[in-house]
Order: sequence, then structure tokens, then C-alpha cells
Amino acid sequence: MHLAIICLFTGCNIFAQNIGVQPIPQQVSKQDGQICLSETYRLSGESEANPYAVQELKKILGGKQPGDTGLRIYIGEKGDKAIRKFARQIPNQKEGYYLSINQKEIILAGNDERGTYYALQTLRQLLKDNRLPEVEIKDYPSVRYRGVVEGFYGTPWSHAARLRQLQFYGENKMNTYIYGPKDDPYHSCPNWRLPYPEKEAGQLQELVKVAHENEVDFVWAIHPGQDIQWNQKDRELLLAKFEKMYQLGVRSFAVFFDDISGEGTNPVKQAELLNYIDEHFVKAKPDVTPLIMCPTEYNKSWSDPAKGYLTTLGDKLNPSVQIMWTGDRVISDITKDGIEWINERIKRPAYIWWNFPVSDYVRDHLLMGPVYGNDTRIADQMSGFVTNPMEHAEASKIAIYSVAAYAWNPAEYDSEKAWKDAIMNILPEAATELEFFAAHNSDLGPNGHKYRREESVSLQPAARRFTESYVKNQTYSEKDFSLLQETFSQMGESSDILIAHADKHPIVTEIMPWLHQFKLLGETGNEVLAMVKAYENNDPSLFIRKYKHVKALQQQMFQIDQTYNQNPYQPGVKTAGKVIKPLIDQTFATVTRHYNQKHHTQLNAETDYMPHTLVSDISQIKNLPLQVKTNRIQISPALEVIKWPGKGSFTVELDRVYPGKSIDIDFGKPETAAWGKLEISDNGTDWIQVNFKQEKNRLTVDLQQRPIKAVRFTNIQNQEQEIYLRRFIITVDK
Ligand code: LTM
Repeated sequence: MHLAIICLFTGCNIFAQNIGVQPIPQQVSKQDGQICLSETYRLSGESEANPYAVQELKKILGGKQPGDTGLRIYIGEKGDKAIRKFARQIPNQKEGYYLSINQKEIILAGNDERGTYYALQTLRQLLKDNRLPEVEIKDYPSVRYRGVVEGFYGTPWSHAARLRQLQFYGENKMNTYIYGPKDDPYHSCPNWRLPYPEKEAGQLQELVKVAHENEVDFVWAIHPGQDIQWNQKDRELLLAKFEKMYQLGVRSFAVFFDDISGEGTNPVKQAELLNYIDEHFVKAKPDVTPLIMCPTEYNKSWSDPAKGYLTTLGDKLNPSVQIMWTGDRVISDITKDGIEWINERIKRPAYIWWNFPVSDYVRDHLLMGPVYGNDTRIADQMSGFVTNPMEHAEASKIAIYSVAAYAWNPAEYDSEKAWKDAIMNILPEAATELEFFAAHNSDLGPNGHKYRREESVSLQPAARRFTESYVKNQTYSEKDFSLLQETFSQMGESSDILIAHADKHPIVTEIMPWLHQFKLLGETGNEVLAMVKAYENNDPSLFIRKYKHVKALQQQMFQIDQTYNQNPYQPGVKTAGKVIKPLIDQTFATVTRHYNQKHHTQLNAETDYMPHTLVSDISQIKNLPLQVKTNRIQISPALEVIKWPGKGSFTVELDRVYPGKSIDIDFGKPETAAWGKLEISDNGTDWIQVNFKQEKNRLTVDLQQRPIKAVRFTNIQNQEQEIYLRRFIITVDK
């Protein structure tokens, strides 16, 4: 039997990008030839090589049998006999590998065990229809630790979703999964001191095992800062918890001090505790990887150089402890200046915790657009890059895949290409439809962090032209009109096609309410365009028919928004909010107003809009959106600690005077009455103070139908207060 059949050979090098491997390898030389795999192969190195790599190889080769004839395959890592003669070809980099495919042989040689595994992942991607390209690849990651931090607030990922994630990381050469869901009580307060119950412990054990099989470090994180006592008892309880996790198989650990206030924020005490853990646990065990910590001041905008929090950590923490960092702000892209700034203070390369596509502060949105904005020249200035995802595990894979590509080889990172490839990889059966949906579901809408993303990019020029000319002059180009019609139709088609895949792929189940909303919005768009034509053609009966239908569709969208995803923070289902929805709303309002003028009617031209305003001099509050649900007006809650300056205040101004029912407040702390003043106004100018009833952290006021035009809350002291904005709700009679 032939060793391998040469399909074609002309012998020339082409660019790395063209071999279709993600993440893009560092160095590729490719010939135009291909080999076709023979039915048998001869394998050298099986007994010494990384067993998970060998297992991958067997999976890739499918039904083919080992034998004395056929293609020769060498597998192993540096030092193994089978690949000794290729040792010089292997990049001398952690997790690096050498892969060569030619008519005689396939060489899969890792610089270490993980390197061999990654060689296999590349081989898997190269194999198409039993053919492999003739190629020589020398590859390694630019960033040492790459992966995901499950560090969001909200419903933690399910066990099944986590298992799928770990496989996905292995396939995409990510080596880190940090387990730190804020709403796991055994990770955070109040139960961080307690061992996991049996069921959860069993699941974590399985995750560790599967992580290992996929060459992923399972990092278990603890979040003890909100109630930790700086004494020997808590120190030992923390070590005992780590020991329990060690027994479950965990070999990598992190301690998070983010989003806490009070005593736990003391950097000297934090450093003492971490060094103690480092010396008595991490370094005392032969197989535990370097400790990771997330500081309290984890972004530049929160750091106060005068207090020296970061420099204290930099000076006092053992050099092997990794320090996490989210950038210039809580949610921000990582820049060269920014990383230089932090590295200088912490005296080590920062371990980046990138807060995208996390959506725990915009929970009614899906963030499925391209990953962009991080500097591509800073790989050697960071020790790690992990992404904090959405609570929707499958939908997050679009961004995770792209982060894998970025962190492996930032110099070759192509945001658009990674995004498209990600979608093709996640749902090949309906990639066109998922790409269309994702392109229009990527922005966050207004939010307290002021972080925004592009959305509906290809539609933007036509949308802008149409809106401007139609709203101002009721004119437009037919070409733009047709493009909009086509887009709105595609919204329905792609939603339907994706919905039809619900049984086959969990991503569809996750995004289902948004798919329904997207379809309804598309239908609304086309009916609004039909109103435009009916008005132009002077056809009032058609106009009214279409108007009624639009109103009915708006009602259905409202129902979806009020029924699904009813979390207490940003309940509801928002879609295509940056370009498409404003265009539809403005067109509807314009054409309805014109119709009203011409026909002396009073059709309601309103779509949903925010009649009330929030005014504040508190930087972390002033950009928070307001939410209205029937007769409740609430400030969108914030997750992290709010530093409320002395004399600072916020005011919620209502669009008119309402009979007031109640005010409901929770600032996460019991002592609000000592520093806070609540006032109401019936005209926005004159204020009277109101007293609240208090039960633990909850403050309530019964307004007894008093007229309300505005509500104000002030820190009357000169001193800054640290609070959590858990709830601020005004209920009125309509
Ligand atoms: O970002 C960090 C370090 N901590 C928290 C995260 O848990 C949360 O998911 C993000 C986004 O809201 N913000 C944080 O402050």
C-alpha cells in the first residue's frame, strides 16, 4: 500500500492565513500539494507521547488502522525517542509545536505535552475529506495563559454547558478556565468557608477531569473579601477550602478581591494572606500552578495613586503571584499605554481580565459581534488574557473563539475573519443566518460603563441616508428603500431558520426570545415601510391597515420584553437597538405624524421611549439607564461598589406630576439613614424631606398619593460612602 498519495504538487509558499487554521499559526510554509490519508498508518511514539494527544490522533484518523504499512506518523514531545531527530525544528516556547505533513510522513512534535496536543488540534483542522495539505508549521502562543474567567453575576453556567466549553477551549488552544461565578455562594459570601455539597463537589470533580483531558487548567477561584476577618481562623478556613478543592483534583487557584468594600480591601492584609497561601499551599504542593489574584482596584479609573493600593500589592506580593486587571475602566479594551501604566505599579506583567462579552450589566442584550479594540502589540506585556463571558454560554463562544485567536497570535489577528470563522465553527448548518443575527445583536445600548460596540455595520450608510432624508423631507432613494425591505425580510427568514435548529444546537435555545423579538422587529420594519408607501400613494385604508398591524406587532414585542429573561436587573429582550430599531421607530413616528396632519386624526405616533431622566454628579451613577415597567420607574441596578462622594446626589425627574405610591431603596448596607437624605418634589424645584421605614438594608416610603415630579437622594456628609446600588424604585399611579 502507498505511504500516501500525492494529489498535487507544485511547491510554493503561501501566507499563513490561507491554510484555514484558527488561531493563525506563527510560522507556516506550505506547498500546493496535498496528501490523501491511506487506510493504514505506522505510528511511532505512542507510548511516550501525551496520551490525550494520542487519543486525539486516533479520533482524527477515524476508522484507519495502525499497521506495518502506510503513512508514517511520529508523535511526541521534546525528549521523546520517536521525535528526537526533529527536536531542532520544535520552537523553544512553552506549548509550542512542530507539525510537518509531507508525502512520506506526518510529524507531530511538541515542545511539551500541551504543545503536542496543540499540534493535533491543528492537524484536525487541516484534514478535509481525507486530505491534508503538505505543510510545515512552527507554532506557539504569544500569550502564556489564554482562556475564560466565568466571573459574571447572574445565573452561573450549567454543568453541561461547562463541559462543552472545556472541549471548545481545547479545540481552540485555550489553556485556562477560571471558575468564579459571582452567584455561586460557595465561591463567594456567605459560604466560601464551607465545602461544596456532594452533588456540586462531584460536578466540579468531573469538570477538573474534563479540563485535564482538553489540556485546560481548571482554576478554582474564591471571593472571600466581603466578610473576611484578617485572623488566623479565617486564614485556616481558606486553606482548608483550598485543600478540599485540591482533593477534588484542582491544581490551580485564584483569590478575587473585586467588588468589595470595608476591611477586606486592605492591600497589606491581602498581600499577607496571599503570600501565606502561596508559601503554605501553592509552593508546598508539587503540582499547583502559580496563584492568581484579582485586586480590589482592578482598573485604572478606580485606582487612587495617593493611597498606593496597587503599588503596595506590587511591592509586597510574592513575584510569582499573578495580578488581574480589567484595563483603564471596568469595561475597557486593553491599550499599550494602559498596560504599561499598570505593569509599572504591580511590577509584573498584568493578567488581563477582559470584561467582554459579559452582559451582567446589560442583561436584556446579546453581545454577539466581533472582538476588537485590544492592542495587538502587547502580548509580551501580559501574563494572561481571559475573557469574562455572558451567562449565555453558547452565544459567548463567538467572542471566546475570537479571544483564542487574539491571544495566540495577536499580530495576525483579524477581527472580522475570526468572527465569521467563529460562527461557521459554532453553527455550520446555519452560519449565514447566525452571522446575520449576530451582526444586528452586538451593541450594549446605553449603560453605566459607557461601553458600546458597533452594530449593523453594513446597513449603517443606507440607514443614515434614509432616516435623514425621510425624517427631514419625506424623500428617500428607492435603492435604500429596497435594501431596508430586504434587510427586514431577512430578519424574519434568518430567525425562522435558526429557530428550526433549536433541537440541534443549544445556542438556539439560549437566544430564542431574542430570535422571536428580532423576527417581530423585521416584520414591523416592513409594515412601517408599507405605511410610507400607502401614505405616498394616498391610500388611507391601506395606511390604517398597516398602522394597526404595526401597533399589534409592537404589542407582541412588548409582551416578549415583559415575559422572557425577567431578571431583577435589566429584565426583557432588546434586539437590533443601535441602528435598525431607531430607524423603524423614527420612520413610524414621522409617517404617522404626517398622516395625522393631513387627515386630522390623532393616531398614536409614539414608540417606546424614556420620558424620565436621571441627573447626578456621581460618576458611577450618572450614566445608568432608567427602566420603566408599567407604573414603576427604576434606576438600572449596578453590580460593583459605588463610591458616593460627600454631598453627591442623584435626582430622578419624571416627565410630569404623578400621584406617588412608594419608593423602595436598597443600597446593600444598613447604615444609609446615617448619611443619606431622601427628598421629593412636586415641581422639580421645591423639595421636602421624607422619612423612610428601614428593615435591614431595605428602605421604603409610603407616598400615600402625594404628587411627585422628582425624587432626590443626597449624601449629606462630607465623607465618601461606599454602597451597592441594588434597588431604587419609584412606584406611581398612572
Ligand atoms: O470585573 C471584575 C473584576 N469584577 C466584576 C465582574 O464580576 C463583572 O462581571 C464585571 C461586569 O459587570 N464587572 C465587575 O466589576
